[in-house]
Amino acid sequence: MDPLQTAHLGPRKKRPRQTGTLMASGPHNIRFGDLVLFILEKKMGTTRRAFLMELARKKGFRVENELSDSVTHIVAENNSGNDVLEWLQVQNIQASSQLELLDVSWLIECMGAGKPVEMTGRHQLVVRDPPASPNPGPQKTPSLAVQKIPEYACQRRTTLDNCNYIFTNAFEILAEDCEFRENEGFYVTYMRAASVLKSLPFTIISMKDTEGIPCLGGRVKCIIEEIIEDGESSEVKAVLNNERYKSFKLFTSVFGVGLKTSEKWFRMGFRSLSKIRSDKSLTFTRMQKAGFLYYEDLVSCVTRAEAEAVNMLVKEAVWTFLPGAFISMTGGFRRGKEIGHDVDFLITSPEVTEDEEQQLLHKVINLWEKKGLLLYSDLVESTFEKLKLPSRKVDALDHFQKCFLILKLHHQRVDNDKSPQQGGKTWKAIRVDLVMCPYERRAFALLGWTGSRQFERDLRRYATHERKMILDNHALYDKTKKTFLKAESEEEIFTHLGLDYIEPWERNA
Ligand code: DCT
Ligand code: MG
Repeated sequence: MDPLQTAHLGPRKKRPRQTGTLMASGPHNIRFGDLVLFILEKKMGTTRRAFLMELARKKGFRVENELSDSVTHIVAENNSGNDVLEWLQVQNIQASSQLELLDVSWLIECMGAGKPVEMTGRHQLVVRDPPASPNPGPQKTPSLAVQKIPEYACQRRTTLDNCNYIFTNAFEILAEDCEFRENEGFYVTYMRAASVLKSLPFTIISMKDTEGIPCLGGRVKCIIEEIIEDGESSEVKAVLNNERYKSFKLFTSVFGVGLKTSEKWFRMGFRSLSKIRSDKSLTFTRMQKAGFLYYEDLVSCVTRAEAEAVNMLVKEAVWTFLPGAFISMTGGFRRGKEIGHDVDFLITSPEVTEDEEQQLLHKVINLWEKKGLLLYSDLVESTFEKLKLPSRKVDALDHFQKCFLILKLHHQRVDNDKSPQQGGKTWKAIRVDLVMCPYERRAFALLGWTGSRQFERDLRRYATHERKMILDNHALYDKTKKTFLKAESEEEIFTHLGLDYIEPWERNA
């Protein structure tokens, strides 16, 4: 499915819009009735505006001559979000709930594509601070209080208190379905919607509450509306009943099974893990064999008490060889989560030789092997180069030395452990990731490995689009000054980026 083709369609019932003003002129057919455009003349000029209006109408867009309640998209040129809001205030106009403020580049791209293209951060006009009211008085202004919710997750504080679980859960299911179908465009749309809703200090109870919230496009709003009205989304229900989704969800729950293998098994007609496990014609990787062997333990999440017990194991082992090493638990547990699918650690040490640094994880693994605690290990050597520019890819894996492990955690090592002791088994298999980084890169590595993934993606996007910088887990590069910006702490990285510091427990975007 082409994501752009359906970008303007809601998942179900279309709601007729009330219009009290002029309809689009001429005999043009309206092909994209969900979008009602208004093109701002200010700084664009009459001629160019008339030209763009005519062109857009020819392409099937509905363009209003005057601003009215029915307008969903205001398109402006050489205006900031604040400029547009100020203009609206001067006109004494109340912005409608669906109002998108867009740069003309979006319209031009739509014209090129012959249909609405997805609105991204570079198209959306950012409102920085509420514009000063030129004429204070009883007039209504567009809901500035909510319009101030920033567009990037790294500008918002997102704790684990999610008041909008009913919506965010729905969007995460839809996003996961897109991921399984490798539909990147909609995956991003749904993840951004879930992320912004998680940051809200209130629960959405009516569509009015969604006014001015960024990252909620037409499609997303239709789903919210359906959940408000019916308590559930028909689209989510369909996904949860979908064979492909159910199978991919099941297959990818096995450690070592990704989209490629899931696709293969699904095409071969498999629908259950037991059939796959017992099929003689299939071959499994070492990782998948471990995944099946410890399946029950690995799907039951790691608790905080278990994570703390693993923390002790890691400290004991690492400090045997490098007593000066710093060990930080990263990932979800650093963000305050009570459960996780694994336990992540970042290790670094000042004043060590490159050799000592490179040897540490090998020594730690050997020690656990000798103690009979190592159930699976995969050590990836570092490919880190000091002078290499940070990666532009938002989801790129880093180049530090790391190991992906399954450790045997004895119940007795876990504080007030209540795990059922099935068949005399006295331990649980736990997924553990260890990352070793050079001391001077520890702040970047810590920021990157703390997550959440959505928070990291938006940090990088923000650096690129708003600051002309490139950020990854190793470094921050300023493209304007052509220099690497050093940092001793996460706070310094936020300062370089011109962002308020966001605490780890506020990064649950
Ligand atoms: N990370 C990264 N690059 C990747 C994958 C992950 O920088 N390619 C970062 C972001 C989050 C952190 O590492 C830990 O990853 P996970 O363990 O997958 O996520 P989590 O937030 O710890 O979630 P969970 O609780 O499920 O382990
Ligand atoms: Mg984790």
